[in-house]
Amino acid sequence: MIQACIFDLDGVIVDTARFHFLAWQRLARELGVSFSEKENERLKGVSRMQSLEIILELGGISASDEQKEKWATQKNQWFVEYVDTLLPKDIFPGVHKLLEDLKIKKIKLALASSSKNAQRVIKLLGIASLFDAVVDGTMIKKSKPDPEVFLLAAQRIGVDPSYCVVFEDAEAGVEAALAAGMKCVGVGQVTALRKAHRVVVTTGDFRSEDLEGL
Ligand code: B16
Ligand code: MG
Repeated sequence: MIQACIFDLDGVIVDTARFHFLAWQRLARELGVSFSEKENERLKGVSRMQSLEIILELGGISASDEQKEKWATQKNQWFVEYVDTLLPKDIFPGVHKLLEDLKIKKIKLALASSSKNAQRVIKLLGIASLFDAVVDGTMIKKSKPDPEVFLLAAQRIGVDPSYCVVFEDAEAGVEAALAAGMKCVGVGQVTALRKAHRVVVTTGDFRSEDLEGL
């Protein structure tokens, strides 16, 4: 019996995954690295610095830690510029209703994102108060596929991992959810989500009644 739903943020609640891609692509262009949507799949759910490492690896570039910090900071500045255009209407269709329906059913709600900007994003969307706990990239040591972010979220809401379901759009996130001993709903169309217990094209396609079939 599911008692809690844990939501990833980027790509599950709002299309900030697009902003991450645009900001990384802008940096990759400056570095002369070819970077498309295909390569971007590897960056989803992983930390900012790990994402930069993947881009540098793609371009065969080595750099000092100081230089890497500068590039990561630059990417984040661009990302935050895009994020600050977000409005409550930018939540993916059906997500607000799903969160409210789950609350009516007394299901605990948590947000578990690798992003250090997660609090900023949910405030802009006007949904911060809907969550019983928010765990973000500032609170964890290991990012997905490590289960830390989900286990911490379960701990904060006081629900055993086996009664939690995670909504995830990234392969690394699905792996993290399964490693945490949780159920997982994959969001998107990529075959990489196949390991999830159920896959929906968008989060809004999931109904609160569907929890019973998991
Ligand atoms: P930031 P999620 C993740 O968020 C993104 O999927 C990933 O692409 C990004 O690199 C990571 O957050 C860190 O984000 O640079 O804002 O700290 O999908 O776990 O909500
Ligand atoms: Mg995501």
